[in-house]
Amino acid sequence: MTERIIPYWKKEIETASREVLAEIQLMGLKRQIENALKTPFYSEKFRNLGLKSGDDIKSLDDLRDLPFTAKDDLRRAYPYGLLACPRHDLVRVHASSGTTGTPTVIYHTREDLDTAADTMARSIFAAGGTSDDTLQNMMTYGLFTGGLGFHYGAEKIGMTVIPTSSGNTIRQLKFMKDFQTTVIHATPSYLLYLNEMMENYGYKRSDFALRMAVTGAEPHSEELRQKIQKTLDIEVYNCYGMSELNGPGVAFECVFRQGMHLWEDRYIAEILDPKTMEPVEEGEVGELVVTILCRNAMPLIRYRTRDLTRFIPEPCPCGRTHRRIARFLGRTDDMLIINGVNVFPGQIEEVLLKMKGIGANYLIVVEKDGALDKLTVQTEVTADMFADDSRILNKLKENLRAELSALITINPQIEFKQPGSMMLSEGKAKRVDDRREKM
Ligand code: DLL
Repeated sequence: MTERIIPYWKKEIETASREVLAEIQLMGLKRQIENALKTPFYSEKFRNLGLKSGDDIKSLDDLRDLPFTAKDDLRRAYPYGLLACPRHDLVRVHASSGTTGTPTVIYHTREDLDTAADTMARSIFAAGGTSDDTLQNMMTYGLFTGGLGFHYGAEKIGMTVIPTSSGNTIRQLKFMKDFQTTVIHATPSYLLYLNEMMENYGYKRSDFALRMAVTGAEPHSEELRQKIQKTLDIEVYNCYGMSELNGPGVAFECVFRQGMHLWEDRYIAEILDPKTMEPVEEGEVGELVVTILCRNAMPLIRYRTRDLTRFIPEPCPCGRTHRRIARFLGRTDDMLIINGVNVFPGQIEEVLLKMKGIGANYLIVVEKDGALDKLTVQTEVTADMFADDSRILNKLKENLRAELSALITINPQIEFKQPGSMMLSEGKAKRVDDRREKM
């Protein structure tokens, strides 16, 4: 890679020694326990363990003795069971996306939001966003944190923020051209969609000043990133977050784009074997469990994210000491078990994106076929491939089937769809239709 200037938002904290980070974490943990004891939910849990104050925590190892918190706990504590401050100190409420039934809500004080904006600013800055940039934020504004969570971080840097929110692609493209937008924030699936629509609405790449995109909110493969980078001719940065952890910016890629720095002065991250809940070996894949250190209104101790990743043990060339986590492999509850074989949708996506002639959209359908499971991969093919003779299409189908079965050890059915015929997503993409439960 050519030499680049490494931008730091607050160099002292971003490059602090591991010892200093550990001290900050211990202080933060004590404070969070103190806070948690003020909530109906944790006070009962902790008192049963004999934990009466933050000072009962003597070292970071003590975290290992504390119970986990799960999404269901948040639902049970709805609406205010996790409140650790007076109600009048609250300034905003968010909710987690994609859940049905009782929502998972998160509340924030003024200080909480300021800290979250600072974390976000630090993240965008690390990726090279500056006050010279014009940002079009194509993530939904509202209860979802992707819109507002990113917005305030970008404003803090001094970017010119255009809060277009999601959808209305015609207007997105018009604004991108008229305001010469340089940075966009969107889900990877929407970036693909945007790219297709660009051509459909008669724009040329040279109409735009786009140089970079920040993407996140849904799992996506390195191949997908490469494809977006190539087709849009931009740099794409991965950003991880979740509503329960203040939204986007929990972990973010620096200019080297080799994994996401997880901000360890604001979060304590553990990677655990999801079956035993014991730590995996450094560098092995496991479930990310996070304790939030930077929120007064709503503490979360050892929150089970269900997201599967690994620490990247090697130091990053950018000099930041906050450990990196690798691109997510999926979620523990995303994993499909097909005839006893574990399959991650990301593995299938990886193969699809590598194959020439395959379009941007796909759907993985799993259904019962007698006693067995049947896997069908529906995917669009590119326009030139579709126009070709059927022998070529059949050959492509055979190749795809062979590639997939070599990787996932299951022989899937392949269904090719006309380009543009599959439902395109403007929000989080739905990539799996598991019909087995409904049968
Ligand atoms: O998706 C927050 C966010 C907004 C993150 C914008 C990044 C950018 P939730 O709706 O609560 O919050 O969904 C959180 O999305 O547990 C992951 O499974 C998934 N996810 C988020 N970022 C990534 C990513 C937002 N970069 C859930 N790669 C998480 C893979 C991601 N999965």
